[in-house]
Amino acid sequence: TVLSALGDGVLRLTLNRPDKLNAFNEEMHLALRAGFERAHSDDRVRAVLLTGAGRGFSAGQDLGDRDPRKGGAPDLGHTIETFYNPLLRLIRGLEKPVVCAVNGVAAGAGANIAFACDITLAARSARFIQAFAKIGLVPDSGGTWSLPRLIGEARAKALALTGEPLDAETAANWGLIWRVVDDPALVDETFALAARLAAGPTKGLGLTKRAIQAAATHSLDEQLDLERDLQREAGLSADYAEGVAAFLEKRKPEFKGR
Ligand code: LHQ
Repeated sequence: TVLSALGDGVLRLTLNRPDKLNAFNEEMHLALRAGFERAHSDDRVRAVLLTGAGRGFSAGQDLGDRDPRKGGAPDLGHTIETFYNPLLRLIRGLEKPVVCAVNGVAAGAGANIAFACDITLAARSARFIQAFAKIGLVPDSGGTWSLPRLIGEARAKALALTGEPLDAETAANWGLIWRVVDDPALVDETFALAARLAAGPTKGLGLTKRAIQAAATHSLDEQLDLERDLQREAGLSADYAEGVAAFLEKRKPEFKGR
């Protein structure tokens, strides 16, 4: 249900239930989680690229798997606690860049998982849908946290309360995602970006990710202290030594991610 391939330092994870628009069932959750756990523990992985197979990125939860007509109302809190929240924490907690290539429709949790990644690009034909509103649910996968932060409360509420689709161009103009790419170029462009990041000083990039995320809950004073501490750590890295040496020697740096 998830294809996994490591090349050029990039772990490419492809959601692979195309006949269901890559809707999440338990098996796909476990496979994706295993991919991100590998990204944590395997030093050869310097960046992750998340995308979907077929014409969709992900239609969110597989509703056939959580159908109240079968065996009574399911405990969705348990589903969130067991599957979605750990996935979100893994993506946000991974101190390596996570690039997301939204190749088609991203609905429900599928949209909010895309917004949780560090750099999200979308095919021009992609759409984002807070589909929760259509079935009586609340945005999850961090959506109620990320949407107001990324686009402000007015737009966040309108998207979440109406469930209206948002086209990729508008998503980029609003700052929900980084960039729109013509459909045929999406795979190559996102892989090139992920590979460029993977060849970079990924220790420092990971610390940068941590710092920017911490700002959401910090005062300026707390953030200045954090920047001091992280800069101290970054300054001790082999990549910083290499970066400065390469600059002064007017050559290309060779970063190791340490
Ligand atoms: C699907 C799905 C799907 C199953 C398309 N499930 N089969 C967390 C915790 C626990 C429970 C609840 O939820 C959550 C978080 C969530 O993510 S809630 C939101 C769940 N997602 C949705 O409500 C979206 C439902 N899907 C749609 O509205 C449409 O499929 C979209 C707008 C995504 C795409 O529309 P189309 O391009 O017209 O494609 P389609 O509807 O024809 O879908 C293609 C196939 O995929 C179709 O199967 P079929 O056998 O008829 O070809 C769909 O039934 C299936 N599919 N989404 N979530």
